[in-house]
Amino acid sequence: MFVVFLVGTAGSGKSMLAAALERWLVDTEISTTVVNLDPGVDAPPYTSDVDIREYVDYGEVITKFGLGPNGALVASMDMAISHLPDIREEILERETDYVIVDCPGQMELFAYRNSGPLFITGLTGNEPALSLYLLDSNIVRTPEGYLSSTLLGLSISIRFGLPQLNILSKADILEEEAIQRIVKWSENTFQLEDALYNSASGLTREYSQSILRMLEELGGATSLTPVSAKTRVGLEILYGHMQRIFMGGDNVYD
Ligand SMILES: Nc1nc2c(ncn2[C@@H]2O[C@H](COP(=O)(O)OP(=O)(O)O)[C@@H](O)[C@H]2O)c(=O)[nH]1
Ligand SMILES: [Mg+2]
Repeated sequence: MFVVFLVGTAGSGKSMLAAALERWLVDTEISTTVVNLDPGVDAPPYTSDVDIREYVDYGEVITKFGLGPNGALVASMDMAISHLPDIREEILERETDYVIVDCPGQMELFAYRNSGPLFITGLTGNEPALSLYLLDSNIVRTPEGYLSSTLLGLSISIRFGLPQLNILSKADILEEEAIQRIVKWSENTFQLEDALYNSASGLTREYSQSILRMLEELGGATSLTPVSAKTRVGLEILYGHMQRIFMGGDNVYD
């Protein structure tokens, strides 16, 4: 059983990618479980096999405790922790090859609270796991957007402690030329430095220098796979990358 967590900022395309990936895996005859971890979602674009909404009632948390949407999300996730063994049991019972975990819309409320890492360890146990970090094409089309999203991804990988693949989500909204430009930024910090030099303002330019050196030392840790949940472009390549991580142990970025 391989466990895949989908993480990214609100609206970056996690739920749509969960749906597209599930369809692709099932079409490829790989059995798959989809887990919805967002207590506040109305109608995810897939039929969830395991669902946190079965364990906590977000609407009730709002009315009962008089909380706003974010507070209620935090409280719901905290309450769900006590059900982690049941949720894991449900997942294990299905005995599928892949488990796709669609994380809550507001990543920051999940990732930077204690509940985030508890969910990661509670759901995976000793199974091999990785995270897919989505960088939204709408945001990373500019060099500043790319740099800030990449740094957030590094922060998430520190927080979760899982091997992580960076995904350029919604790639269908970009021209091929723009996709190539962004992928080059991920492969070669000098290209990114050039782009930042031409567009960033004073302070960002100053920060960028030392940040870029750090990214360079990290090497392939920031490499990027363009994917579209809409057209399914890139799913096969993404699957290859995931398999390599699951089969190949630690050396994930070769
Ligand atoms: N063009 C395009 N739009 C997408 C794609 N994936 C998601 N979206 C759009 O982005 C919005 C947010 O996607 P969603 O999966 O709900 O994001 P989440 O908050 O990260 O789960 C959706 O309403 C879609 O319209 C994609 O591959 N291509
Ligand atoms: Mg979602």
